[in-house]
Amino acid sequence: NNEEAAAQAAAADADSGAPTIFDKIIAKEIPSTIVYEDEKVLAFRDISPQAPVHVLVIPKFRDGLTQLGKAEARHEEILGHLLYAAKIVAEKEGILDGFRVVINSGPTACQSVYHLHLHVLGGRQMKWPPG
Ligand code: IU
Repeated sequence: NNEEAAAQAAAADADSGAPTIFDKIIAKEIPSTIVYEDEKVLAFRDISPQAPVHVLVIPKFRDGLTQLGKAEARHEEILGHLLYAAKIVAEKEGILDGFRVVINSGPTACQSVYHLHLHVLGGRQMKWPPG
């Protein structure tokens, strides 16, 4: 389907180190609705929300972290920071009673943007297993 085709196409650029659209969002060259921001991370609303709350949390400095599957020991601190930022987002969005955090890593998982990002989803009953 289209989603899988887009993911496969994006994967071709995955290791090129090329900037992604998220760099433009961080630089505020492309507008986004920011939910939370600090010196290390930015959280903004997904343009194609899959739940009433759908926020992406991304590191401001990619540092080779195109996908979780490329994480190295030096990324431990930012990975922890991103996860805690996801909790802050859930709190701000009023979904602390139930929310889901998703990371798609690689084409088989339908990753489409090769700048690590956490999806924070909630505001409805979630289902299991995910698709
Ligand atoms: P994925 O895990 O790589 O598939 O997630 C990428 C997400 O980025 C996806 O949910 C898109 O809707 C979202 N997104 C966005 O919010 N703004 C953009 O300009 C682009 C993608 I391109």
